[in-house]
Amino acid sequence: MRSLIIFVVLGAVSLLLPNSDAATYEVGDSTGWIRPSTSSFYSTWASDKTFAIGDNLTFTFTTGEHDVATVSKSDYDNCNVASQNNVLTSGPATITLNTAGDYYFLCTIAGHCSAGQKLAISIAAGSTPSPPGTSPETPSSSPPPPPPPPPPPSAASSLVATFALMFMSIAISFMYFF
Ligand SMILES: [Cu+2]
Repeated sequence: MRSLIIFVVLGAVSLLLPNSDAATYEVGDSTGWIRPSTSSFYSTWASDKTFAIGDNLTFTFTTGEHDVATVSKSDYDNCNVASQNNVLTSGPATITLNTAGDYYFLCTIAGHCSAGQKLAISIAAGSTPSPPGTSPETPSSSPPPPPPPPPPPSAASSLVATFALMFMSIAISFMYFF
C-alpha cells in the first residue's frame, strides 16, 4: 500500500513540474522539406513521433523552391494551395507548436502538395507546456525533487485534488488488474 501512495504522489508531482525537454524536429530529417518521391513520405516521418506543446518544427528548404503554409484540414486534404495567407517563404522556417490540437502544413508550389509535400501532426491536450530557458530535466538517478509548497487556496488546489484523484483512480484500477 505504501508503494501505491508513493506512486500516486509522484504521479501528481510530475504533472505539476514543468516539462523542460522541448524538442526541435527537423521535418523529413536529412531529406528536409521537398517534393517527396513517395506521397506518404511526411506522414511516415511523423508516424513514429509524439509531439508536445512547446516543440518546434524546422522546415529546411531552399527559398523560392518551396514554402510552408499553415492550413485548415480541408485545405490539407484537398491540397488547396490557393489564397493561403499564413505562408512562410524563407527557408529554413521554424514553427513553434504553442497549443494543443491538429496542425496542417503544405507547400503551395504547384504540384508539390499533391506529390506529398504536406504534413499533418497532432498534439494531445494533456501534453505539458515547456517554458523557455528552463534547464534540462534532472537525471532519474538523482533523488526525487521535494514536493512543491502548498498552493494558495485557489483554483490551483482543486487542480491538485483533481490530479490526485485521477492518479488514485488509476492506482486502484491497477490493484484490481494485478
Ligand atoms: Cu514545394
